[in-house]
Parts: sequence; structure tokens; C-alpha cells
Amino acid sequence: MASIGLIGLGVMGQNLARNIARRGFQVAVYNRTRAKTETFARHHPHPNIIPTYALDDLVARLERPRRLLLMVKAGAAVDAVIAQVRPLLEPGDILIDGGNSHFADTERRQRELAAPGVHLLGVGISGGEEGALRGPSLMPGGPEEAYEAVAPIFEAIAARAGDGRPCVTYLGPGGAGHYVKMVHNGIEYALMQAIAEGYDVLRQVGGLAPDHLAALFEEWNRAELASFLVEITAHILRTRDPETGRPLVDLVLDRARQKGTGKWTSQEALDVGVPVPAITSAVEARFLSALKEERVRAAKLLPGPAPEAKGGMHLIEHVREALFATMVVAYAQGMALLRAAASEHGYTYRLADVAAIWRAGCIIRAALLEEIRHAFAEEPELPNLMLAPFFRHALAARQQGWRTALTVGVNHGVPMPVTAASLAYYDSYRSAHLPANLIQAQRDYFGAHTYERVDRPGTFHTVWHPNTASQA
Ligand code: NBP
Repeated sequence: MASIGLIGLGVMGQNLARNIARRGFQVAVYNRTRAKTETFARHHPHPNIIPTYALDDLVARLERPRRLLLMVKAGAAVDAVIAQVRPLLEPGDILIDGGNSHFADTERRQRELAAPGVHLLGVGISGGEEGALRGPSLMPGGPEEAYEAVAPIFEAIAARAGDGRPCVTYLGPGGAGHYVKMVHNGIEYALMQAIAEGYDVLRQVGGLAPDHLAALFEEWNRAELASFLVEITAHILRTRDPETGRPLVDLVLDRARQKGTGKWTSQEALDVGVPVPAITSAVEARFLSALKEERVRAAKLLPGPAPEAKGGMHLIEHVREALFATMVVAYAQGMALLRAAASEHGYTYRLADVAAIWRAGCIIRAALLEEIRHAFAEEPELPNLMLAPFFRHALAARQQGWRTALTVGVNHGVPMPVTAASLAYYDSYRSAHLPANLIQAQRDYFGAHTYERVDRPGTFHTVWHPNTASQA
């Protein structure tokens, strides 16, 4: 009998099945399109992989309680597969949705499966193809007893952090797992855009060629910026197009696509009322990049300073500091959203554990995450990561470079939206006084929305101008 079943042999499903099999668990696999299962079984024969060609056969081969991992496209496909397998399952059986489902969909499906007594775990899986095969970061949420039943398999297949701990932990009920994965992806958007902005200003103003930039990112990856995304950026910048010999990055069309998890993070942050401007700016930067034809036209019509390559070691240092600070802010905003979501949605994860399971396997893995884990372990109620001693000092030490890099971008007309949004967040957060007094006065002026005063308690309304009593 198989320990687990797997439906959906896309890239992720195939690699996870191989990972599970290599760790000594029997896995029965099924895919809607039969040919894909046949090809998979032919290319990756393994005594622990059992190909099946009918859902009832797949289910019949599973140990009880049945554990069934769905690795199908998020959205309607998940509902379709659940509808097909539900009649074949018994109370206590466990469905595991390992795709990028929206957490609210996961919670709806959990309610729908409550009557037949089938558990649904929503599990965020990060690490792409390679991670799925060698060890992803797993973010599971849902009924805890169901998690206990899958924990041995998950702990065996997950990536291991430097301290040997598997990058998986139970994150809480409902859609907690998919929520954490959503925020992970939001942070991922911000980090990617921050790196792209550093690359851009160094290229356009610093005059650095891709080979030089590759060497720089390699060097940065050996110190405080060490992270998967910085590492792959160095590889990308080194890669040449075999046909033309040119840096391949120069031949890639500058139109970034997205699958929606970054946008969900921003939408959810707006709903919960948590500022995540680094993440939202990154989502919007992709929207702006998609306006390629408009941009090409506007480039001829809207003037601005033409970036001129000046070179200089100072700029490199400033950009390095700006990138580090922006990355810290991206994590800080993601963590602040996770903190608010815990009370909003009843999730039970500890932020230190979330940081711990992101240390390896996932796309946002970075040396910084050990410091983030440490910060929340030391002070679980820390309201914002930027306040932790390590990060407070780190930001203070780099803020001049951060400001200078951004100023260079502004002065040369190189857009750096995530760097700018992150610095504005830092400056807003550290401001004991913001101009919200004027906002309140404006609201009271046109809408009689009232205001509070700094010198005495109570609620006040003023007729600010004799001709304009309330125009609400
Ligand atoms: P895809 O997201 O491309 O999904 C392909 C699989 O879904 C195939 O097995 C396909 O079967 C199946 N499927 C579809 Br589409 N509609 C179906 C339906 N109505 N009934 C049954 N099966 C259906 O694959 P993926 O890239 O491996 O991703 C799987 C999940 O993991 C997604 O939610 C994705 O967002 C998430 N994820 C992906 C990555 C990554 O790097 N790719 C990373 C992290 C998470 P077929 O062969 O018959 O068409």
C-alpha cells in the first residue's frame, strides 16, 4: 500500500513524487491526461512510484487514513479534482492542496468537506522545480490532527536549514499555510524588483556591463546579501545568448508577467489595513512593465534626465546598502502583515517559526532569515522587524547609502519604485509626527468628519471657512 497519493503530474507534482519516493515512501500517482503519467513512469522508474490510471484505483492503493496530495493548477481545477475524489474518500481521510490556492478558497473548501468528514490541508510549497525535487520549504495549515498524520512525510522531503531543522512546521488552522505562502510570494515580488532596481541604476548610471554586474552580485552573495535571488541574478547576468553571443538578459523582453499571488498579498493587506508598500510597488512595477507599447511611445514624448554612465565605486556601495535596507523592509512588511493576519483570521503560527522554515528550500531564502528568526524568537511580540536591535542598527548604518542610491536614481530618471517605497515606509514609521493632522483637518473641512486634538481629549468639529459649512 502507498503512504500517499499524488494527483497532478506537472513540473511540481513530478518532482515532489520523485522526492517522496527517494525518501522511502511509496507514492501512487495519477494525472488527468494519461500520457503524462506514462511518460513520467517511463522516464523516472522507481520501486516506490506506483503509476495509476483511474482515480478509484489510485484511492484503493492508499493506506488509511488516506493521504492525497493535489498538485494541480490553482483555482477551478482544485474544485474539479476535489469533486471527483470526494465520493471515493471516507471520514478521516486527508486531502492536501499543495498548489498556490488563495487562502479564502482553502477555507471554503474546508467548510465544504466538513460534512463528509474529509480533512483538507492547505500547503504552500516553495522552491520551484528544483526545490520540489531536492527539498522545498513547506507551509502547511489546516486541521492539526491531519497535519500530524502527514508530518513524517513532510519532514522527510522538506529542505533542511543550516541547523538541520526541516523547513516545515504546522502554521495553524484554516488557510494559514496558503496565507503564509501568499505573503512569501509578496515578499518575493519586492525582493526581485529591488534587485532589478539595483541592477538598473548600476547599469544605466554606473555604466556597469552585465559581466561586471555578475561579478558584483557573486561577491554580494558571499556576504550579507547572500540569498537565492541574488545568486540566480549573478548566474543570469553571466549567461550569454548562444546565437548572438550577447548577454541573454539584454534579449529578454522587459515585460514582467505574474500569476496573482503578489496581487493577492496587496489586496489582503489593504483589507486588513497593513501597509506593505514595497510589495504593492513591486506588483505595480510589473503592471507598468506590461505597458510596453505605451512606454515606448511615451519615451519619445515625456522628457526627463537622460541617464549618463558615470561609473564609480561609491555608487556600487550605495546600491549595495540600499538593496540590503530595501530587502529588510520587504521582510518587515510581510511579517507585519502575517502578525495582523494571525489575529484577523485566527492563525497560530509564530513569526520566528515562519522565518525558520523560509531559511532554506524556498525562493526568498536568504542569510538574513536567520537574523529574522532570531529577532522574533527573542521578542515574539516585536511590532515591526525594523525595531529589532540587529535591524535597527543595520538600517541606521546603511541609510545614507540608501538615500544616496535613490537620489542618484531620481536625478538620472531611473525609476526605483520599491527602493523609494521602502525608504518612505522607513521614514514614515520612524516619524513621531506625520502630516496626518492636515489630512484630518481637510476631512473635517469638507465632510465634518471631526478630529481629535493634541492638547485635550474629545472630538471636535470646526467650520474652517465661513462659506463652507459641511459639504459631505
Ligand atoms: P500547473 O499549475 O501547470 O498544473 C498542471 C497540472 O494540473 C497538470 O497535472 C494538469 O493535468 C492538472 N489539471 C489542470 Br491544469 N486542470 C485539471 C483538472 N480540471 N482536473 C485534473 N487535473 C487538472 O502545474 P505546476 O506548475 O506543477 O504547479 C502545480 C501547483 O503548484 C500550482 O498551483 C502552482 O501554482 C503551484 N506551484 C508551482 C510552482 C512552480 O515553480 N511551477 C512553484 C510553487 C507552487 P493535465 O496534464 O491533464 O493537463
